[in-house]
Amino acid sequence: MTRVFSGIQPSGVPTLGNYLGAIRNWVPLQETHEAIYCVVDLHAITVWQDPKELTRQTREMAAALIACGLDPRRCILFVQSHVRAHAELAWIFNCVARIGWLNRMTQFKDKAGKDREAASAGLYVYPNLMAADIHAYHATKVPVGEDQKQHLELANDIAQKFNHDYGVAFFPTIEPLIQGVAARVMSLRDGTKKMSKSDPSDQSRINLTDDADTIALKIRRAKTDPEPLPDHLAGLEGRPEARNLVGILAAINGTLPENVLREHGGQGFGQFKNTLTEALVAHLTPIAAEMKRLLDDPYALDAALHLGAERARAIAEPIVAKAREIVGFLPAR
Ligand code: AQP
Repeated sequence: MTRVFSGIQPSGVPTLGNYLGAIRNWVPLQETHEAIYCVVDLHAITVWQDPKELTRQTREMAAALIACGLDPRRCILFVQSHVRAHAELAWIFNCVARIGWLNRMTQFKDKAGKDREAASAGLYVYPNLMAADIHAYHATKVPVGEDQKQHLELANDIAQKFNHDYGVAFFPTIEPLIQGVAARVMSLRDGTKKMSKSDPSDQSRINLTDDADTIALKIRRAKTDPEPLPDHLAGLEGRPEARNLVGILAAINGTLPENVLREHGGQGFGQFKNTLTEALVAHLTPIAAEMKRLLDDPYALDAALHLGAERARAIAEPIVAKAREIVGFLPAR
């Protein structure tokens, strides 16, 4: 079975964007692939995380993944820092990747903001760690959103250079796994910015832990424009907030934006927002309830993650041991 790997940062409460753009697509892969999913806490600390919050958020993210349908018996689900092979291979990759390659990464530019000198070195080499996450398992397929494609290309460049420099055919080529229509969910306050769990405004996003009243309030306050909904896609041109809300309803209902417009075209946002709220509440509140149930028993949750880490180590350690040997490190005892 083809091995897939994907990860998510415990850098806040998982959002509707994380759900529609990533987590939801990971669920069916458990049936068709050898699926490895990771809560990437090493990635999260590339920007400041309060230690207590990080611990809490790591459990919360794991609970969210399980509540959304990942089954620790059908996939390997674990926390990145529990498997040291990730950090070890990332160091080797730091020495393979070229500074010029990292300088071209747009996510670093976005996340570092204007004061790049003040960004952590970890944020800069983030893509090398991401490459290590995948290559430590010889995974060949990675379900990623459009925004991560550049990082995957870099992971392939690193593998190719490693293989070339050491004269081996060790790390395979990775391919992005494109599943259906990619859902990119934008901020509820600004339709040109993606919805993010670390956005300072809680009003900009729907969290998977939000209750029905909070979802209703956030959707009611979501930015829109004064025009009614058009009945065809072209009518959404230049209307990013309207496009976003239509896209969210389409993704939640498993349909296309054009079908949503066929049904709701001509409506004002008051009416449309009620429909959207109902759909979101029906879809998300069972997930929030299941998360709460899982978080009420942290010992069981931790035990499932420890078991996942053991299974992950069994795959990654021999691969990284071989990489060490290829590099020429003196064998450890
Ligand atoms: N708004 C989004 N729409 C669609 N997909 C999204 N993803 C994130 N935001 C959206 C997808 O979620 C996966 C996991 O993301 P991550 O946690 O590793 O990092 P991120 O992309 O940086 O997500 P956030 O929520 O924006 O986190 P912060 O605020 O910490 O940076 C990825 O597959 C991503 O495409």
